[in-house]
Order: sequence, then C-alpha cells, then structure tokens
Amino acid sequence: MNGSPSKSDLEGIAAKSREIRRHVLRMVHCSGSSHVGSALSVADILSALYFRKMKFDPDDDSKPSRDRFIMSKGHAASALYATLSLAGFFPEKELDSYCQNGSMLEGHVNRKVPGVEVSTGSLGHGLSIGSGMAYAARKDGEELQVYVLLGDGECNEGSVWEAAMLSSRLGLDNLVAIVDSNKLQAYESSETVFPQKRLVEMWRSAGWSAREVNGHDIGELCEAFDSLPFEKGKPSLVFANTEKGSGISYMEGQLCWHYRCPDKQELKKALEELG
Ligand SMILES: Cc1ncc(C[n+]2csc(CCOP(=O)(O)OP(=O)(O)O)c2C)c(N)n1
Repeated sequence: MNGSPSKSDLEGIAAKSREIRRHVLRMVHCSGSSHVGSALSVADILSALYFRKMKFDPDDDSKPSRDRFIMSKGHAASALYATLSLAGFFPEKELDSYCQNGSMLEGHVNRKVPGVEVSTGSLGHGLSIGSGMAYAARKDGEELQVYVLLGDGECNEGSVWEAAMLSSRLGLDNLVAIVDSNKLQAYESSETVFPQKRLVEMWRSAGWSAREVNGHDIGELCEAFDSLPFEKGKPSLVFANTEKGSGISYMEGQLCWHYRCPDKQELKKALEELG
C-alpha cells in the first residue's frame, strides 16, 4: 500500500483487531480450550499485516506472488483463523467449529485451513521454514515478503538462532521476523528465563536490522511494516512490545490465561469491554 495510513484507515484496522478478539474469546470459550492470552496479544499485529500490509488473494491461496505468513507460535491458532476468515479465506460461521471433533480448525495451526502456509505448534520451527521460503522466492525472482511471528518464550529455542544466523548470512531482506514480546510464557515470565533487553541485541548481533514498536499501536505497527526492509541486504526484526491477554482488563498480564478458558460470566464481561 502506498502512503501513510489515514486516520480512517487506522480506525478500520483497529476495528478488525476488535473483531479478531471477539472471535477468539467466543471460540476459546465454546470449545473449552486454552491459549486465549497468547491469541489476544497478537491481534493488532495480525490486523496490521492482513488489513494493511500483506498482498494475498483469498480466492487463490497458492498464487506464487502472494506474501507468506507463518504463525510460528502455533498455539495462537484461534487468532490466525479469525483473521483469515475476516480476510475472506473461509466463512466466519466456520469459526464456530473451532476445536470440535472433525473440524479443520484444530487447536494448533493446521495447513489444511485455507490461507495457512505451514502447520505449526511445535515451537522453534517457523523461522527456518520462513528462511527457506524467502530464499526460494529470491531464486525465483518473486517480489514477495515472508513474515514469521514468534513468541518471546519461543526465542529460547536454539533452532530460532540457527535460522536467524543463516538468513542474515544469506542477506534475506525479504524476510521479516516479528517477536510478540508479551513477557510471559506458559509457566513463568520470560525475564526469569532470559533478560529480555538482550534479546533485541542478540538479533542485531546475528546480523538483523531491528526496530522496537508498541505491538498494540496500529500506527506504529503500520509505520514499521511500511518501512520494510529496514536495511537493504539484511533481514528485518520487528520487536513488538505487547501484553498477554491484551484488550481484556482482567486477562492482561495474567499468566493463568495461558491455559485458562473464560467461563460464561467472564466471556460476557470480556465482550462488554470490547464494546
Ligand atoms: C517445542 C515445544 N516445546 C514446548 C511447547 C509447549 N508450549 C506451548 S506454548 C508455550 C509457551 C510459549 O511462550 P511464548 O513463546 O512466549 O508464547 P506466548 O504463549 O506467551 O504467546 C510452550 C512452552 C511447544 N508447543 N513446543
């Protein structure tokens, strides 16, 4: 997209984020499943990508020129499915089947869903796959971007750093990693495991060009995505400061919402907060 987003563009994208959050809450509640906090923290990142930045055709999800998106933190599947349905890949009604027997919408991201590039869920693999896609696109002369969304806890996986080093060595400036830095993992804070300030430095040491943004500020996200690649010849890192459970007051920053599922009253309160 050309030019800075207008005020009404930004409002439109923010409205999509709210729709994603509403869907996520209902899907997780109705299926009695988990990872609601992990899905809510990426809603704004997904809407800035899908409703502003990425080029794709929901009627043909294998067009060679499409941008690629990989949800490497595959347990945030509900947010990706909600986004894909809002982007027109399949009817929103289908979201009602999330995590039900026989549904294509499984609890971890599944390739059989229209618009999904790669099945994920075992953390630490998305960036390697994305590097391969970016390398192949360059060889094929395709002008496309590959976006990989990772969790901050996921960055504890050694395989992430192997892929980070290789892609900088290959000068893959069509590759973008986005770290959803929501400060919490499954059982503890990310800071307890590794000092988070050093994470951005590590990406830079590995040869990436990095920027920090507020991952819930649509304007900042769009500005960063519109400036890609940050440096010619280097892969780009968007380090998005987010909050787990973002958008719902009683979930924000609360570790329990990694696994807990909102009951009927909690769902009602959450939907009221979203308006
Ligand atoms: C290889 C692997 N190990 C462990 C898990 C179990 N697991 C699922 S989510 C999660 C925490 C991930 O934390 P983070 O990347 O910070 O994502 P968040 O849920 O905070 O968004 C873990 C350990 C997994 N899915 N894959």
